[in-house]
Parts: sequence; C-alpha cells; structure tokens
Amino acid sequence: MPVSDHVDLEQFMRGVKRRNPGQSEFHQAVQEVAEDVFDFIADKAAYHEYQVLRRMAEPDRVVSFRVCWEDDNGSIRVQRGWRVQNNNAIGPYKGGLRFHASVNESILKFLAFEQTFKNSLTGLPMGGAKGGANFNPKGKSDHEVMRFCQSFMTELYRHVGDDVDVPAGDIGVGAREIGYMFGQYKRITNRFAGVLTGKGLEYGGSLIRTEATGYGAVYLMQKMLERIGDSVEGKICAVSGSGNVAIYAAEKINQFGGKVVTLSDSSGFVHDPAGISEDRLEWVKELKTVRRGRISEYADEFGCSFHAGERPWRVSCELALPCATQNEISGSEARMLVENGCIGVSEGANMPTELEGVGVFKDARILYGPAKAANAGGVAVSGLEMSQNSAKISWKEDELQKLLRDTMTGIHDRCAEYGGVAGSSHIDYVKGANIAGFVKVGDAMLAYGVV
Ligand code: NDP
Ligand code: 2IT
Repeated sequence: MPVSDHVDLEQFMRGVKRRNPGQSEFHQAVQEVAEDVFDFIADKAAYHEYQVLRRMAEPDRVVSFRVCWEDDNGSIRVQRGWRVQNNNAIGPYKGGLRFHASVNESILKFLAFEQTFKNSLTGLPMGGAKGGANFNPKGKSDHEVMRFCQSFMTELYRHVGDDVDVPAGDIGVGAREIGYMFGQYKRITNRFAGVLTGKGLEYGGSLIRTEATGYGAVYLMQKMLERIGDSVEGKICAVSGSGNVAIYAAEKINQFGGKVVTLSDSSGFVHDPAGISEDRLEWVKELKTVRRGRISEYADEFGCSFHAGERPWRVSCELALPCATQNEISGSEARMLVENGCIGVSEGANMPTELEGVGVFKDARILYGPAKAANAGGVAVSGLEMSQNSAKISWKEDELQKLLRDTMTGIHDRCAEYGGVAGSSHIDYVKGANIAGFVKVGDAMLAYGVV
C-alpha cells in the first residue's frame, strides 16, 4: 500500500489554491465537491491513500493554442483556444466548447472538473473535458464565424477523436459552429467520424439533442417535486438566459402546465407576468437563433417590462431555473428567492449559484437540483448521439425522449441514494450528485492503480 498523508479539507483546498493561483472559478467548483467528498471518504482509506480527489482535481492535460483568423475587413485577429481534458477514467473525454469573450483557463478548468462528475452521474461511459476560446461571436458575420471555427479546428483536430475526446456545444457554440467545425475536421482527416456531438440531423446528429439540456432540467425539477407529492403544473417560474438551455427549459415548463415569467440575456431581463406562452417562445427562438437579437426586443414586441442590467431573481416565483452562466445567483439573491416563496431550483447553467447561495438553498431545505445533476440531460443525449454514430443508426424521437426521461430519473435516484439527510426525509441533491459522481470515477481510478 502506498503511504501518504491524510490531508483534511482545509489543507486540501490550500493546496488547490496554491497550485492554481488566481483561478477562482476552479477553486469554487473543487471546494463545492470537496466539502461533500471529504465527509464521504472519512472512513474509506483507499481514496485517501491513492489521492483520488487530488488526482481528479488535476486535469490530465490542458492544451492551449493560438487561433488566427481574418475578419471581413481583412484584419488579422488572434485568439486563444483551449481544450482541458480533465479525466477519462470511465470513457473518452467528453464536454462542450464555449466561445465567449470571458473564456479563460480557470473557467474551462472548472467546467471540465464539473463535467467529470456530471458525465459519471448520467450512467454513460464518458470522461470529462471542456474547451473553447476567448472569441466573441456577437456581431460577427457567418463567414467570420466560419473562418474562426475552421482555424480553431485546424489545431483542435489533433487532440480529439471519436474514441479520444468528443466536444460539443456550450455558450456561443450551437448548430452553426458545430457544422463549421465538423466540416473542417472531415476535410483535414478525411474521416467521417462521430468526433463532435450536437451535429445537424443530415450528418450524424441525434434527434432531441437541441432540446435535451433544458428539457432535462425540468424533468429533474418535476421528479424532485413528485417525490414530495407536488408538480410543476401551475407554478410561476423564473428562468434566466434566452439561449439553447433557457428556451427549451421554458418550453418544457409550458408543456407541464407551469408559467414562465422571465427570460434574460447579458443586457437585462424581461418580466412578462402573463406568461411566456408557446407562441411567444417560438418568437424568442427566431429572435435568438435566426436574427441573433437582444431579449429587450421581446418587451417591445409584447408590451411588458425590460430591466436593463438586472437579473430576474427579485421577481417572485415558486421555481427558479438559472440557465445563463456561472455565478449568476449571489448569496443575497438566493435569500431573496427563498424569502419570496421559491421552493425549487434546477440549474440549467453550470455553477450558476455562488457558494454562499448554495449554502442558503441547502439551509432552507428547498428542492435544489445542482447543475451536475440538473443539466446532465444534454451530455446524456450527446452520449446517445455517440452510440448512434458508432452503430451507424438513428433512433426514433419517441425512443430518445424516453431515454432522456429515464436518464433524468436515474440521475434523480442516484442523488437520492447518496443525498439522504440524517433524521429527515429531505434529500440534499448537492451532496448526492457530488458523491454519486465521485464514486464511479474514483472506483475506476482505484482499479487502474497509480496512473
Ligand atoms: P447560449 O449561448 O445558447 O446562451 C447563453 C445565454 O446566457 C444567452 O442568453 C446569454 O446572453 C446568456 N449569458 C451568457 N453569458 C452571460 C453572462 N456573462 N452574463 C449574463 N448572461 C449571459 O448557451 P447555452 O444555453 O448553451 O448555455 C447556457 C448555460 O448552460 C451555460 O452555463 C452552459 O455551460 C450550460 N449548459 C449548456 C449545455 C448545452 O447543451 N448547451 C449543457 C449543459 C449546460 P447573451 O446573448 O447576452 O450573451
Ligand atoms: O456543460 C455541458 O454538459 C455541455 N455543454 C454539453 C456537453 C456535451 O458534450 O454535450
């Protein structure tokens, strides 16, 4: 048996901070997991001796590269691209690509770390990774986006592969960008392979991948409510964001008979007390995916209020679905939600709640589905896209819908298995997700010995 120190949580976090200076998002993601995992492994020597969590919190590799492209004025632009391959103990690296001006190594390391636990929770054989670039697609022409995507893939292609690492979309990367990147991969390698997910249906994409993340977040909310004899039906819901995840979360809330009263983007939020009905949501889809406009236009179109520079959490609601970005619910906003009657939160976005806010939701004992459980429907259907690609088949929509629902039920139940709170019937889904995600990856790592 190897001999090593049994560090405690504080020593562990001091080490994480020392080795990753200034990477506050990464520290935050590791801290949230470590708090639960340290309790769980207190009496389990092997996880300590083999430094399992320490190894999970050290990415297998971080690749960073230059991405040059030419804009429509003929000026040369230089961006930085990354792929963070965090852990492939239970399957090929898997996780999205984010194109946003704010992207940096800390953000991608937190996302790749989270992805490792999330992918484990789905029950599918997928490791964790994330990548992207500090490229701002807003206001760029289609040809500029195409040239950027081609240049990005011209480096990325050597680090990915259908059995190695399979990227997908995230903020700023949707069907258009995946198409351009897949085309470039195929051109460089002369291989038609399932190297990306979220592809168009004509070239190997899967039905319901587009809807899966948002739908999944609402399925988890519904499961948590059903367990206490309640449902989404009739509930007032605050949703943030107006991108892929937010739109399909809102769509599923409507289908379940809930009422969505807010959507947002980085400029502010719209409040529509009448409810963002199915036809209004169709208008938002067109606004965001075809015209690529701003959510403030919704307020002009439908005669409701737009709150510039604000987030929706002061609007009174029973359910909240943050679906925009990390750290979009502060501690005080979490308190405001609870005080205004919010009984359930399901995180469509990754790490949308600051650590203080996580504490508020936990202490209030509301139904709180953390990101790695709540938004896992997206990557789960990506996993199903990989299976269809390798078998060279396409499953039907009703089969995939059922698989997504069953996957979210499985995730709920795995969280419940590990998230019990002593002396009560309450489930701490944060603890459940962290431990269930950890156990599968950790046990695979133990099986491999020290590698
Ligand atoms: P999109 O690019 O489709 O939409 C992002 C939305 O969030 C936009 O409304 C955007 O507004 C808003 N947003 C982005 N950054 C900020 C910011 N810094 N402040 C305020 N608003 C912001 O991305 P997705 O819908 O795909 O992703 C949303 C979240 O869901 C992310 O956290 C992502 O990691 C997570 N996620 C996505 C999955 C997927 O399958 N797509 C799967 C699992 C999680 P604006 O247009 O003004 O920038
Ligand atoms: O955060 C995520 O889970 C995603 N952006 C989707 C990843 C994927 O590989 O589908």
